[in-house]
Amino acid sequence: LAQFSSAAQVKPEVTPNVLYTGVFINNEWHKSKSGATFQTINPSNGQVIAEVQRGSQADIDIAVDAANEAFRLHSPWRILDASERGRLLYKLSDLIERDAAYIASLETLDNGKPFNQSYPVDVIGSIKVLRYMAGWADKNHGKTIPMDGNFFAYTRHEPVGVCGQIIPWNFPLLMMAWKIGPALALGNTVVLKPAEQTPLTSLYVAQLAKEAGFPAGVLNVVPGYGDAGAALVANLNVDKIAFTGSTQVGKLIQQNSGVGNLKRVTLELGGKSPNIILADVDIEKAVEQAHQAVYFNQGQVCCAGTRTFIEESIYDEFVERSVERAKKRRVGDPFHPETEQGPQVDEEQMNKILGLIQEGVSQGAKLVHGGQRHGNEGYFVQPTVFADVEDHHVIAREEIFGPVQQLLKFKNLDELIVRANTTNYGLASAIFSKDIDKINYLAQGIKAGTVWVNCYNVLTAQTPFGGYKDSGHGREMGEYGLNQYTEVKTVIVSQLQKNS
Ligand code: TXE
Repeated sequence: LAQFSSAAQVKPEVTPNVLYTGVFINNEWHKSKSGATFQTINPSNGQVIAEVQRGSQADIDIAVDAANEAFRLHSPWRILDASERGRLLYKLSDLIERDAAYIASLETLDNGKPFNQSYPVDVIGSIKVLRYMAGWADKNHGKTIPMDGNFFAYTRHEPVGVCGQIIPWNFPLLMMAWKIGPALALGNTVVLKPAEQTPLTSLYVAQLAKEAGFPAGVLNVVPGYGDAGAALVANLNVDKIAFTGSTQVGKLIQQNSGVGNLKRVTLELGGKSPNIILADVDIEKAVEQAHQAVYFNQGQVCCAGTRTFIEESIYDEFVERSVERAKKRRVGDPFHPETEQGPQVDEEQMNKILGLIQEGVSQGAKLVHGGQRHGNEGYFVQPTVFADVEDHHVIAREEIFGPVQQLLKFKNLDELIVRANTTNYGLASAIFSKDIDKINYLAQGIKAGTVWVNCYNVLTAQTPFGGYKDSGHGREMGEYGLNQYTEVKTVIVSQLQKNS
């Protein structure tokens, strides 16, 4: 939790003013074409925070036209120096930093995550991603290639074009930064659709992008539901879709992205990540890490360590200590400085989690702590621990996306690798051990986009993140993340004679 300590000095605004609730196109605020609005709800108490304009196909199409116009040849955006694009992103990150306490408060209000996390993780994390990507703006260059024949070849790394970006509600601002950072750094234009549960921070940041000086049409934000996302996917003038969300919708997006024009698609989807604890660990530290691996962000984390595999000889002690730790977890008001766990994002998610807990019980997993709604106001769920979980149990196979820990027992490494990989997902994994040979063996055997060793949920702007199998494809962040927003153009020029 050391990473959260910087938040201790910063005070939240417990009732932040909501300034922007419209559709943001061409650097202007609009009402939705249909006149429809939707309510965004405070998950701590179920009360309405604000009425937000509900964008649908008509609004998406206008936004895509604006993004296309901003991308046309000779437009202010296209003739800008790459270093200037970087400067605009630095400016945007400075403005987010200026308003960091306000934005973190807005995120806590809309999403329910504790302020002591929304400030250092979501807001500071977003600033870091934007700055990292800003630095790449003038460094994503092509090559000259010594090709056969009397030709001269070079590659240009060009922007893909209009990027439709559809994001979820678990890290609303951070997901926006992951998406717009590389897209804008590399000269693309964007139509972003935030999740219907949490539109407020991306709308605020849209206004900051205007203040930073991004030309009109470069970044457009259309709040709305899944139909607005589907309209982005259907629009023939969108060149690329980047999506983070459920595997179910991700599969639909991949299919539909090939129906009209063939859009480039990157998907960051669900997970059921194995967190492997070998018997040689410092058990107290491993219990704490396994606890955070599951419960961080109310369990609403795609890479959460939701299958904790524990070596047989320490299993019983690990279960006991995990229950002790879960009992101490402080659940409540997300604006309180001591709170570790706020509400789930909405009633639907809370009910999904409670339903899966019931399924775990009925299939014979041993409920050793929690299992109920916490209180009767808002959408809080008790920190829940299941022991004696078996691979075939639904709670060991499906993404719960809540504060529910599954403790499984294993005997040997080869059996463990097979079990860890017996899942459609492949987003992340972790190994806790002091034995380097075992660590290397496991790190190579596990099919997942990330392997953490003696740590968990460590995500940085410099390191690529993404999934194997049904957890999606493409990598975000780091140098690898640039590929998703770059078309490579090969230019071959005939010449009279070639000399080495
Ligand atoms: O996701 P959806 P939901 C998982 C998690 C959660 C479950 C359901 O298990 O319990 O998904 O959550 C937009 N075309 N994750 O229903 O529907 C939608 O408006 C285009 C894991 O909230 O996938 C929102 O902006 N877009 C995940 C975004 O997709 C569509 C984070 C995500 O919503 C659409 C969130 C459509 N047909 C949930 N339908 C992660 N990987 O971190 C919906 N959307």
